[in-house]
Amino acid sequence: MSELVLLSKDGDVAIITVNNPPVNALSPGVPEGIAAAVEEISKDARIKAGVLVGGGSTFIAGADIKEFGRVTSGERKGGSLLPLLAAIEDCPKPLIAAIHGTAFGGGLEVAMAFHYRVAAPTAQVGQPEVKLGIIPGAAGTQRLPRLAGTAKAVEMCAFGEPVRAKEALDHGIIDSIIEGDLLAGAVAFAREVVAKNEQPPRTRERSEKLGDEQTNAQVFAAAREQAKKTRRGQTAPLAAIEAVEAATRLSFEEGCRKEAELFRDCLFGDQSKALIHVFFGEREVARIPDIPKETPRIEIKKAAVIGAGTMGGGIAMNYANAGIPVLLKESSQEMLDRGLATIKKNYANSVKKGRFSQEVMDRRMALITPALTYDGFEDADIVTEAVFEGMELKKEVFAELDKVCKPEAILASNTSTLNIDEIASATSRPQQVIGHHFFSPANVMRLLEIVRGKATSKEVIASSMALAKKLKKVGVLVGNCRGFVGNRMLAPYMREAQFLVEEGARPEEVDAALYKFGMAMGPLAMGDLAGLDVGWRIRKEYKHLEDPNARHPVVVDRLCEMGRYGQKTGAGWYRYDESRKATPDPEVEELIRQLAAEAGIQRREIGGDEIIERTMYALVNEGARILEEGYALRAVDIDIIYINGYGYPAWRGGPMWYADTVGLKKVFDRIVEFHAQHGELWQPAPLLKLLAEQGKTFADFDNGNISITA
Ligand code: 3H9
Repeated sequence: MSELVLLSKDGDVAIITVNNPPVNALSPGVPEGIAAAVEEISKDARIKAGVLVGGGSTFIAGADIKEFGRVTSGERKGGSLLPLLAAIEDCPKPLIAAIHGTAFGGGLEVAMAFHYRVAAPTAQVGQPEVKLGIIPGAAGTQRLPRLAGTAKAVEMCAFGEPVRAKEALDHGIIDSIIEGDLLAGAVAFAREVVAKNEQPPRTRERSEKLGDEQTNAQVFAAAREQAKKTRRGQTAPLAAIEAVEAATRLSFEEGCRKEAELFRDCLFGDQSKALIHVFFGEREVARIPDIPKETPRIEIKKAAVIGAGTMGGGIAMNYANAGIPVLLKESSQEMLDRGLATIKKNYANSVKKGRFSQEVMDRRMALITPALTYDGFEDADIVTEAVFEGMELKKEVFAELDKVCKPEAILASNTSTLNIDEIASATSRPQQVIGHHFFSPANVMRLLEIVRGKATSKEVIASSMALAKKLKKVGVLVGNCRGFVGNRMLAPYMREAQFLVEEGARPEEVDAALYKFGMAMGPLAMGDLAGLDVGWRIRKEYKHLEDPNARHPVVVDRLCEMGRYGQKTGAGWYRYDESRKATPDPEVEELIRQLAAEAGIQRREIGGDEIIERTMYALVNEGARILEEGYALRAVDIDIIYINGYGYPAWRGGPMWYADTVGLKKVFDRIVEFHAQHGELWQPAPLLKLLAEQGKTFADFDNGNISITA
């Protein structure tokens, strides 16, 4: 055997152990090792059965995702696992897969070729390939429906969510749950099977669960509908459905051929490259060059939040959800009551939808302690300030915190734009001050921008990154510039959306083009949802920083002056009915025409392509500047921010990855044209120019294949 796969014996039962940390992926050498072990088991007359286990914390978590890039780039030829799986299934001696941790993707596909599967109660099994833009490629779409039935297989293959051991047992995916020592239980299971002296069952030969044509037709139609709605724009979920459908119509071998064809199409498509970039990106953002893994962390045993408004309430829920007791402070009983009532309503909604039980809700509510004073703040390990967005108020709060909090407490501000260093200057301990920019709704959105001030200590940063993980967020470290990364880029994006409207595109055309591109919602509809008054207030606060000679959107401030703040006032860019359904408003159309005419703007027909280029390249150009100035560590950090905080389609990989796929030369050339047509706001970012001229990408920049000084 190899180092990666070990074969040992427990009497007459052979034990195959996969040892490929951290997740026992099927990297080169692992399938070969399993094949050799199975051959050995077949040959050795003293062995009566075999058990496969994963060494360390998990069973096989799937194919080695890093290998996919090597295959698509032509560096390595992709091999099929099907011959190995057939050899496993054809072994004359019973083989048992013993699952703990996760049997995902190729891991589950290997397990399904085994004659039996047993699992620890905490184990999970799944076919999450669609999350990487591919489909199961080792007969998962063919064996799973034979084990679990068509409906369950479609659900698991098309939507990628794993199931726990109990559910897997109920659906026939595993044969037994083993309490206690998994390996000992699996060996005992193997001996029971040997004692029965039966022909080991082969999943591929089963068909009784494949269902009838009529029921299957309904299952597939419903799955396609759901995929179109919940996986809008993605190709893999539809391909996965097609592959499972093939299992119900074709022989096993033909079904496997169909699956291989669809798998290949997905693997070589842009979406899988983008989603694999996102998979590794979400892990990459945790790596901060000057903060080693061993950096000491402040343990968060108790938290406090100031402000029980929408953001503060959502942040408090995050702590409670993670089991951390949290004080929630407001300045009046009335506001506190209102904040708590909203939290309760949100939790009750989740209970109603079956997301968790009433008991869980009660436990979470009990972790939130309402407060009107700073009593109890003295032993909080972290305080998150979420008061109204204004520098003076924030400084007052931080000066107060400086007096009441213990020296090692983390003092975090949920500001979305303000200068962290200035906030920190209100305290005597700027090293403890950091930005924790949550996104609304804070209990739902995954992004946490962690803003590093010039004095923020490494310990506070490392603790914040660890906290993000504990709160089930993706923490991305950013520098302290105006708007940080996400909102700084949002400004030119929103600006272009508005310029397009002034130049002749209707608001609904701009929104429709970006929705079609894959954004969760169009920029103008998003403005209405967030409240147009928020930006209005910020623009007033920063007016002194604006270039008076630059072009500014002329419509939005007028909408605010008219009291059209968006959804909350029933009108903004659109008009809203009781159910908050948007309809285009002729009054707004007229206002746009009038203000555009007053500003001397020529109106014209604007197509969808220009809408995408103007808005997307505005994001990219600002992103390039942010990178160059060092406010984001890597281009991928920007991508992860946009996907998790701004509804950017993950299957496009984020704005910087998208620009790479378009080609930076093309993006740059267009920006040069926009610069000539629309003026200084389109000044190309020097980094973009450099990369475009050298035929490089943002990915090259991340990989260190280029330096700014080159
Ligand atoms: C597939 O199987 C296709 C098949 O149909 C076969 C076709 C032929 N490969 O997430 P973590 C790394 S597609 C390579 O932080 P956790 C990860 O990058 C695959 N590397 O830990 C990280 O590295 P680092 C289907 C992988 O405990 C480290 O392991 N399978 C892989 O929070 C720890 O990961 C999947 O999609 C991999 N497959 O979560 C499963 N998986 O430390 C994807 C992980 O350097 N993986 N790494 O940053 C997961 O869902 C989670 O990683 C898992 C562990 C739940 C397993």
